[in-house]
Amino acid sequence: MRDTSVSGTTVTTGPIEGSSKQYLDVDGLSVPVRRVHLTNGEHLDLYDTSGPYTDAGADIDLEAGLAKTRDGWAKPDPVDLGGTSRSGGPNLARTQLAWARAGIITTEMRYCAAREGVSAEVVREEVAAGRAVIPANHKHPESEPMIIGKRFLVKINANIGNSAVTSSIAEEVEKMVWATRWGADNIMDLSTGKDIHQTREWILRNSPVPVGTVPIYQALEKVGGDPTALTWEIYRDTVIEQCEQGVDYMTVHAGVLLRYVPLTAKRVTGIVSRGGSIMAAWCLAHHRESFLYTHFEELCEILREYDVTFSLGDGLRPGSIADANDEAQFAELRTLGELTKIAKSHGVQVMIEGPGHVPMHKIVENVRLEEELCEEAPFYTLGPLATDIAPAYDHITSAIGAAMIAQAGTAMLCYVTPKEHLGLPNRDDVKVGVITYKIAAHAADLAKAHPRAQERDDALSRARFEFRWRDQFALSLDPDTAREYHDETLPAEPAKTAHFCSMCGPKFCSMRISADVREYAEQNGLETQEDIDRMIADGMAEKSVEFADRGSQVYLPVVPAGR
Ligand code: IRN
Ligand code: FE2
Repeated sequence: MRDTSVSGTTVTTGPIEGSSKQYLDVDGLSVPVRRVHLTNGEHLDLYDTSGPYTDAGADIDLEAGLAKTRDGWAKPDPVDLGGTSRSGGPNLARTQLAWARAGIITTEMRYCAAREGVSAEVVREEVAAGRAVIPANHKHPESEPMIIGKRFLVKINANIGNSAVTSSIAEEVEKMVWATRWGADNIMDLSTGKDIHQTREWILRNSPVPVGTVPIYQALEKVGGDPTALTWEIYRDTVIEQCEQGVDYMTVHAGVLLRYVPLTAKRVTGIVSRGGSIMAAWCLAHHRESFLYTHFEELCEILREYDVTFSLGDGLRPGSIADANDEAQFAELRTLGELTKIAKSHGVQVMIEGPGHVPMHKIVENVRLEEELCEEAPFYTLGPLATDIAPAYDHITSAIGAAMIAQAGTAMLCYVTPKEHLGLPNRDDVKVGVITYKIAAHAADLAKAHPRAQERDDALSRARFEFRWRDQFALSLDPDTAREYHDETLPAEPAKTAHFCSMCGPKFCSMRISADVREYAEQNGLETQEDIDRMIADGMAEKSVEFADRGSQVYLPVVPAGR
């Protein structure tokens, strides 16, 4: 691991311990993997989100940005959806959804298929059905395409971005590189402080993963922070500005309708979504329906132009256990279902944002309802936190909910860091959040029997059983911390192959004892159940001879000591 620094911005580069970056040639495409090199000569290739930053030979130039690889890929002709657009011209769509529906397999689809280890036809089918999205703005050619949908690996999103109080552009660029290093599939720039446009520009030009935003935040900055001063025109121009920059997906809280706002009045925590509260304030102040809702079709035509994906926001998500699954939340979800159909009719890709705070027994209902109301559009949830009682540990309270909701079919998880409810996450919090969410996502992949998920567990389990400590570290989600913990008590090199660790010591190591049992079995030719039965029978015979020799007495006389 080393630091690469350009004009005051320092990002972490170099391979992850025990691995090297490789590019596989799949079907003519160069597909990145993290290759873990094992000490027994084997290797394992893992899904990789880190871009060229983990490439040992990478020449990172933050000013120039990453290579615009997707610009070199062929783009199929636009699909004519029939009818006329608002400007009077034909309804032309240049989106992954429109192409998939027209039976066209794009390079982006092939790339996603190669990463997931499935056929490109499966990718096309899922995108065509609206069950998966590939967020890939034509103006973000630096990004490596990825797919979000329940038939694929569960993805995670890391939120970064400054606030008016803290952080700089350099710090945010480093957080993006850092988050993707540890496995973030997407990042969202939620900047609300100064230099929003510039911060986003730096992030986009250097991001190997799709980037999402919530345009209402920047629109609010433009009107000096007064939600009632917002207008459709200011919002629209902000969306266009961000589309032009290359934002891949946008949170739009278009389901917060005027008539739903009173439903939140009796809640314990009211409206906790930033975007949701901005729109609720606007609706109430003007006593009018949300401009996001009334101008939704216009918004569809803008997003379609760039193939920006909608992430329909959950502005009325529950912000506490008490408010989970209430009328306000589900009323909004019904509206999101209606908007999903409209977006798709315009050829625009859609995913649906979900809660929030939900106790475990109320989680599955969220997925079932979302699937029913939103035609199985990919669900993208924030946790949810399974309890409210652990500020400073909300990465854990939420990972519990995240694992459950992902197993039930949620396609992407928005991470939560230990700073949730307390402050803006720093670089360390970002890493803890990402690793925690990789655990939740992977646990769900295993439970869903994703074909490749268990490979890594099996490789790590074998390394653990065979005391290949270095391999155990290298295969783990966080090799640095795993090694550091081992070093804490057994730093010497021989300990890295020793048949025990400091938790149980040499005598009590179950893994070592199991290995001894196996060795004994091998030495005594004990391979089959018959061998073992024979061993037991032989042992019994031996004992019965001994018993007879001692006079066949059940209780041997006690010989008093000292005599
Ligand atoms: C994800 C699911 N539900 C909410 N999210 C994320 O929360 C969303 O993607 C974005 O990153 C953030 C939006 O927060 P507000 O504006 O709804 O609070
Ligand atoms: Fe919360």
